[in-house]
Amino acid sequence: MQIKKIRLLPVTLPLIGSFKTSEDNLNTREVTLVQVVTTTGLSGLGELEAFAHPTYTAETQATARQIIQQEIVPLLTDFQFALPEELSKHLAVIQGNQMAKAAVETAVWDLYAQSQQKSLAAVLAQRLQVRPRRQIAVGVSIGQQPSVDQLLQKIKLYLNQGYQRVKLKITGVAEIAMVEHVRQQFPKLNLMVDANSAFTLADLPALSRLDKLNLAMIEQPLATDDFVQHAQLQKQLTTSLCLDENIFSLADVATTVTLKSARVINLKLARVGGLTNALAIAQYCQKQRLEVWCGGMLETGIGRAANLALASLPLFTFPGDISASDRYFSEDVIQKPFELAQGGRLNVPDQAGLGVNLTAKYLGKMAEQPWIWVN
Ligand code: OSB
Ligand code: MG
Repeated sequence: MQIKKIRLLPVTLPLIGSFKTSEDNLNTREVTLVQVVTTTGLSGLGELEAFAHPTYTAETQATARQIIQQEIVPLLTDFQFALPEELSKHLAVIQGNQMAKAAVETAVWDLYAQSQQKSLAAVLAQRLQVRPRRQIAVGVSIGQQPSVDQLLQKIKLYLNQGYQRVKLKITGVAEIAMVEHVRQQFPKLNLMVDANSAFTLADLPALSRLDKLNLAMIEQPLATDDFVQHAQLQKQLTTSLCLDENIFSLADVATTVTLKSARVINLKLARVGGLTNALAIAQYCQKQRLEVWCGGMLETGIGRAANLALASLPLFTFPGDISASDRYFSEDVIQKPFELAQGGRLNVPDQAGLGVNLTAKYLGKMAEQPWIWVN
């Protein structure tokens, strides 16, 4: 395979409700859709997941688009490959910039799976010599709410819809009482919290209160670049810690294992540079008995399809942050938005490649973008 041309379509989708975390407060989701075409006419789609501002990771939409145009495209000139894994290895000469790499790599996995006339889920499963699941249980991640009543209302709404796990965003000590209240109201709920680095070790008393609530896990309590203090904290808590913002590579997961910084990994294919790296990390976690589950980045249908393919691998047992399209957007970019099936489950696309198609509107917008010529 050889890549002939690439085009980029920046899109801004209004979110149905604002998504407030300790790092950001989002009312819209800006992503860039990436189309990659090979010299033989295969075409694939990927989604650039960086946020507009460098609040969650260092990359932004603007920096990642620039890396694609000025660094990734030149590397693809004269580059021949048979498998997406070779592309991933080839792009590894670029330090960091995982989301820029993942956007292009996902499009290549899409067109590669299409060339095999298989769904992406089936192709990934083949790599691990397992069978993909056709449907998976999913959870919902709820941004910080203005009041406990509004939070309880939101939780009830999602539980009525069938979601099997709830993740609450907490932005500091003040919200611990809110989580205690939720636990009182829903004693059996599969409940967890995500602090997006809102705490320090000095908050141990507050974190110990969380420890009494029988939470599935506490995600990213401490600083984004810290492994040592997370290990110290994990030793003092019964509840498992889960790392998100720290994990950019397999080496970061190995650090987590060696230092015992956490017992769980939130795996986002975009944050680790794409599906090839995500597969390696998932396998490593399984070997090391580290729990791993599929996180989310408020993706449009394109990124969501890739997440579903990954999460369909049987080693992902914990319901991930992969909700139905209507939990995020009133209008998605794909023709058949993802709908929650019976029992809080999503169907894994079974058509060739990602298995989703852009709507006429977004196909038209993509067609208006200039080609970047690669070969
Ligand atoms: O920390 O997991 C996170 C969304 C944006 C940025 C960071 C995070 C999240 C989520 C996932 O919680 C939400 C989703 O995609 O459903
Ligand atoms: Mg998180």
